[in-house]
Amino acid sequence: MGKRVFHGVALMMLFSWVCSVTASVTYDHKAIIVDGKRRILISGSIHYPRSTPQMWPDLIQKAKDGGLDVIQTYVFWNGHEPSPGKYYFEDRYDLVKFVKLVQQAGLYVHLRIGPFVCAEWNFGGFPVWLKYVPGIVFRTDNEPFKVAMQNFTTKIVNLMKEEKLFQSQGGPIIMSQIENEYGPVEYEIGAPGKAYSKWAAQMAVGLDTGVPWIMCKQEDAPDPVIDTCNGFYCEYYKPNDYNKPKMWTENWSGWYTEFGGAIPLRPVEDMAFSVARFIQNGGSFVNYYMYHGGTNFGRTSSGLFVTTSYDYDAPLDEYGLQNEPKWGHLRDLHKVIKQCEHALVSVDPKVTSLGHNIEAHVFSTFGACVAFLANYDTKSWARVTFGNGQYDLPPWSISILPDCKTVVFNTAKVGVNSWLKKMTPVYNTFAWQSYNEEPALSSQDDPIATFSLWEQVNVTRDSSDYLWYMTDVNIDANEGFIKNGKSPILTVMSAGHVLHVFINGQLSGTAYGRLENPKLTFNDSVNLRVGNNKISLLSVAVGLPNVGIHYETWNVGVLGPVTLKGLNEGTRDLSWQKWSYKVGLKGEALSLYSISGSNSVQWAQGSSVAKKQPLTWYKTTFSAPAGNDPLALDMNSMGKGEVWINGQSIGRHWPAYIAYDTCNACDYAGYYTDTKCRAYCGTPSQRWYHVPRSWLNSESNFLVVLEEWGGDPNGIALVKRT
Ligand SMILES: *[C@@H]1O[C@H](CO)[C@@H](O)[C@H](O)[C@H]1NC(C)=O
Ligand SMILES: *[C@@H]1O[C@H](CO)[C@@H](O)[C@H](O)[C@H]1NC(C)=O
Ligand SMILES: *[C@@H]1O[C@H](CO)[C@@H](O)[C@H](O)[C@H]1NC(C)=O
Ligand SMILES: CC(=O)N[C@H]1CO[C@H](CO)[C@@H](O)[C@@H]1O
Repeated sequence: MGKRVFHGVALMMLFSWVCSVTASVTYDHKAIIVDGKRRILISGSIHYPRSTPQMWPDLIQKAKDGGLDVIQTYVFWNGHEPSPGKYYFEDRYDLVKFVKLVQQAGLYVHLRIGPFVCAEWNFGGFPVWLKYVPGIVFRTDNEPFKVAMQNFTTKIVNLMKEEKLFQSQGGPIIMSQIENEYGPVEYEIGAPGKAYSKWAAQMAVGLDTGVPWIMCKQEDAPDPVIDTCNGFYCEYYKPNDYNKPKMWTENWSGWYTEFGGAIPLRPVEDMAFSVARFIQNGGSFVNYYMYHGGTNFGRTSSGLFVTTSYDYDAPLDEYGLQNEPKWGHLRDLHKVIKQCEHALVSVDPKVTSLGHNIEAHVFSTFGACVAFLANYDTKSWARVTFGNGQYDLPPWSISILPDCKTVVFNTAKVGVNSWLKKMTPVYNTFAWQSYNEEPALSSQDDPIATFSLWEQVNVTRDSSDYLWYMTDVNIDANEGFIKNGKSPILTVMSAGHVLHVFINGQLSGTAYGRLENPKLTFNDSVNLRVGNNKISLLSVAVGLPNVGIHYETWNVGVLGPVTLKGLNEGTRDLSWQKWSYKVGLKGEALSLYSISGSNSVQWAQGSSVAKKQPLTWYKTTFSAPAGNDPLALDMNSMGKGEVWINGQSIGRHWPAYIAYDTCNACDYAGYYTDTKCRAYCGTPSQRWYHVPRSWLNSESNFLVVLEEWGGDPNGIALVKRT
């Protein structure tokens, strides 16, 4: 073994002498090899469209200061190709700029092209138009899909090549990823899945980037593609070939928040423990998913109720501030791992049991010796004898001894103080104006009408969250309920996600689903009058699904049945009568969120400003507060809708959705799951909405709020995060 290593070193020296200009990335059993050197690489996910280009340099610097070597990002197809063949790489989607900034900071990039990304991102990153390509079936051995996937993947690889961004060209990209967590899908669909993943791997390798490709959660990833692990823990993961390194591409630093859910938090003691445990078992690449989660601006968050905030309890918070003690404790861990790098990449660990639930992992090579002492017990401390010393280990913790003698770090002993973060109001006296939008009503000349209920995205193509389903109901003067006062019951079955029912222009009620079950049923008595009644159902999508088998076939909207109960005839089925459709709200069509658009309607002012009214648009202007503290809007007094600043959407608000979970005291010890440590039960899942500094002018910033179901704008405040 010693001899082989020596040989290898001599060969590598020769190699780097001969090819000192041509960089290279390869791998072996131990690690990724960059420029002839095996590396322990600490990586963190930062998704470029989830922050602004103005925030990128600071986020990347803080990642570097936190001990990261690599920034990992997905590539967001639907952001880059909004319509077929029309590409967009500007502003938050300026991928080249992002990669170059990482390079300038001296870090590497792991580019996860996918192009399926999941990521709690609208439609998993796929453009919605793709769903309507004839004959398409997503993520399987399907020709139209493969053509489109290859086209986009090639586009991105060529763009990176043109800019010389692969490490083989002197750039920062040391690895790419094709597909994403496909293993479970393949398992489920069998042969066509297997053919597809093989094709995807070959297609990717054929693009000749000069750097390795990985496939995560894909145990049969064909050579030379490396299969990698995603999860809260990955210590027992074994790649499918001895000559591939053990890599952890998604180590969940926390979890996302859903509207209606509480905030998941992951204790840093457990995070540090899971990383140390992975490294002591021979792992050489760890990625924090997320290192900075950021914000789902606009309508980019995925269906199934993912909040606008994608904070993820990551080491850097949504606003780009350190989340302490998480950031600092992990920085300290990275420092000691780096101190041990030489031994860690040189040999496999020798594992010895030091008692029940206690182990030593020792990496010993050429005079260097590194030890990890682990106590897996979730309750008790352990006193262990190792070498000539005695060591006390807290429950569920690992001590790292870079010289096999002195403990430099223990995962459960946090030497960093937490930061108390405050949201301090800056203004709460906006001069609001309001515009009340009339609910859409069916009419003879509606352009889209049919005798059935249509799936929502089929009609909207996701150009808006909103689709009106409109129909007429005739009530005879002889109906019994007119006399006995027992109003009929309207029942509407919808595939999701939110439904506002308007009867003759009045909001009659609202129903909504939740993450586990986006379907909803509206089932309530309605006020109908003799003669013609206008039923207008406003169906609202909260993003499109990002996960699941054949998830592209999942439906949104009112699919029926729609029935009216309590009439003389009994129950009237409205599902097959004439329905007309209207895509989007009137205010969207008029661009009320822009200054020019807003001038097209009359706004109420002063005491006549609407309060607690559905379908209301509010506007105001404000000056940017001095300083650099991050800003947010406190939307606590509002219901649900969307907010724009200077014409750009900061995302959907839904503070009226109160976290229904149970929150328990959180013990860091023991296996973490995303439901283990939830906080802020009984409060809005998301109260504060990030306002990027760079979107503001010094004065006259134009703020527009669309409120769907009623709120009081006088409660809205601009706050700074300190
Ligand atoms: C790939 O995209 C380009 C647009 O950039 C288009 O012209 C071409 O037809 C596409 N090729 C395939 C095979 O879809
Ligand atoms: C989708 O829309 C088309 C018309 O554009 C219609 O023929 C079809 O039935 C719709 N499909 C569904 C599932 O709603
Ligand atoms: C609607 O509510 C009534 C009671 O008001 C109940 O009997 C019925 O089962 C409900 N229907 C659905 C579909 O939930
Ligand atoms: C996206 C994904 O794979 N999520 C999984 C992460 O791990 C948890 C718990 O191990 C699973 O419940 C999720 O499905």
